[in-house]
Amino acid sequence: MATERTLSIIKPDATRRNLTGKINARFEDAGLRIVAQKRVLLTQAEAEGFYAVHRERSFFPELVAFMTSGPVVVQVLEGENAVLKNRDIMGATNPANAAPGTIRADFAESIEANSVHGSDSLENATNEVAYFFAQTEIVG
Ligand code: RTP
Ligand code: MG
Repeated sequence: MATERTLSIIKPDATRRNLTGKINARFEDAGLRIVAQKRVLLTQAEAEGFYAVHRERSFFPELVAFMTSGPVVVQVLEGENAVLKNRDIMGATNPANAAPGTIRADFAESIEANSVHGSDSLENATNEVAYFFAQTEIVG
């Protein structure tokens, strides 16, 4: 298996409840290394650009409003099979469907306020990491 990097975002519902450390522990306990991390307030343009793939969806305006409603922690996770491994740790988009022990099952408030984002493919991971981080900000 190859070492990969994936983009993770700890969303505003989780930063509001001071869950950053608990969520990071899930990543580290699973063998993923946090090789870049910053706490930021996304601008409307940044959130719209990041979720551009969803711009025709009915939930897009709400999603952008939610993602700009408070601080987020954007981070790069590195490890074996990191993209899929992170998706497994996160659990299903809707917490009602998320497997027990996943971040979303344990922490998410709703299908929208679902605590974390994780890239869904290696190709998207590469693009999403570059959307938020310069190469010099990632220290493996
Ligand atoms: P993410 O991109 O945040 O990691 O989540 P995901 O792949 O599991 O879900 P995706 O289909 O990409 O949706 C992106 C985010 O949009 C919000 N959402 N709201 N109200 C709704 O029906 C709905 N559906 C999705 C969620 O915050 C989801 O994570
Ligand atoms: Mg997604």
